[in-house]
Amino acid sequence: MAQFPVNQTLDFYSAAYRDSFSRINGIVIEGEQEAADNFRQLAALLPEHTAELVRLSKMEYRHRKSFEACGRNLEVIPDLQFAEQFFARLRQAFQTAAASHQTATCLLIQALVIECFAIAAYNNYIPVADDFARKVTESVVADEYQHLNFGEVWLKANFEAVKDELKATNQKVLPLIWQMLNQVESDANAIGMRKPPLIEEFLLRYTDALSQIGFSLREILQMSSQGLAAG
Ligand code: PL3
Ligand code: FE2
Ligand code: FE2
Ligand code: FE2
Repeated sequence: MAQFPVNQTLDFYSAAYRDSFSRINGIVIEGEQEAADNFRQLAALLPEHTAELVRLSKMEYRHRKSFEACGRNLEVIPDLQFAEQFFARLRQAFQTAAASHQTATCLLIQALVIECFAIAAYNNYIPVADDFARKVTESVVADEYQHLNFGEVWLKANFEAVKDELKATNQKVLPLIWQMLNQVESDANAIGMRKPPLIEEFLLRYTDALSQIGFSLREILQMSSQGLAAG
């Protein structure tokens, strides 16, 4: 993964790079903030895991701070307004589920879909990042595997009870991820990232997670192609 050739010279201080980076940086800052909020809400939904989920929430808030430093380092002002729009429908889906105590849906959205999206994005960003951001992103992505793992463990333990809910949520949420990827593609290209290897890594991480929690190969193929169909 992420072994595509980087045959483009990046000027981290050019106007074009910094313009695209203002939106990408806004997205990761907002994404980390929403992850912090989502784990806080999960802490309330899962009393037996409150301490662990509060710990994960605090990690996400530190990620936000780390990515803010990446923007400052390039003297870029993150476009947080764009980022809020970017996440609006995904956030709405999480909020609706949390309000009706659909814990499995909340975990699928945050711990599986969003974390796999983050892992794929960060691993594809690392080889093209400036030195400062590369070190930051390497340390952030190491944490994201823990967040994915929390979701895998809980959903696996509750698999039979939540299976149908997960399929329905997948069908609603995966198309949103595809639309988000399309929306950010040109800015990602401008900072040296490419969509095909990012999609490949997202699908690898996500289908691996679905397999770990108990879905059959047929179900995994059905679920992952639902997103693609809407792309
Ligand atoms: C999980 O802890 C946080 C979720 C953040 C979501 C990030 C999605 C990023 C998609 C934009 C692609 C460019 C990535 C650039 C990395 C700095
Ligand atoms: Fe994070
Ligand atoms: Fe995370
Ligand atoms: Fe795992």
